[in-house]
Amino acid sequence: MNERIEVVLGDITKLEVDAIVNAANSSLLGGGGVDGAIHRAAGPGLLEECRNLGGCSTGEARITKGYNLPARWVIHTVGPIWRGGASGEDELLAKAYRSSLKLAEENGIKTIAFPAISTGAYGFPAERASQIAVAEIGRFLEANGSIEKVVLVCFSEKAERCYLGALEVSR
Ligand code: AR6
Repeated sequence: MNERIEVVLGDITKLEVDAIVNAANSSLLGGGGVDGAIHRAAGPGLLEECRNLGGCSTGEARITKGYNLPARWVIHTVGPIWRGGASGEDELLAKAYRSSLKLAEENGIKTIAFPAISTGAYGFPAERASQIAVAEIGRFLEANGSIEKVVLVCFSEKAERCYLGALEVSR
């Protein structure tokens, strides 16, 4: 199952995959970080489509087209804001990965790239988040054959080390 998980250092907006995942906020109306980068690269059509979605709760996901992105689809999910770890953050982060993968499967998506959801502005500790991401994606891939490749996109070498460590432990 780990053979279907790939770790890549770089900018998610450049990836040629069927879908990229956006670490959005519950308004789905854009923001900073990876959300800002995705909206800038996709162009104004993305925001227009997002306005009609009516937002998204933490742990859930919505799908839109990718507009000017190389990816055909954008899956928008909302990770939890870190509040110290005792407010259900782990389960909400796992749910954000699960909801995104379920939506991908329902839409016939074969290749999908994730940023490190919640580990920027939302303050989720990177190492803990990478373990949750790897466990949740691994569990999903074991039960579902339709998704061929999941790319974990790292924006820093520290994030890359976290993912490689988490993958090593899960082997
Ligand atoms: N490609 C890949 N990863 C990136 C990119 C990129 N172009 N840009 C940033 N990252 P964040 P969050 C990494 O803050 O913590 C937004 O304002 C970044 O280094 O984007 O879920 C939303 O609107 C970090 O590892 O998302 C929300 O309000 C990871 O992406 C809020 O931030 C996630 O960082 C969501 O916060």
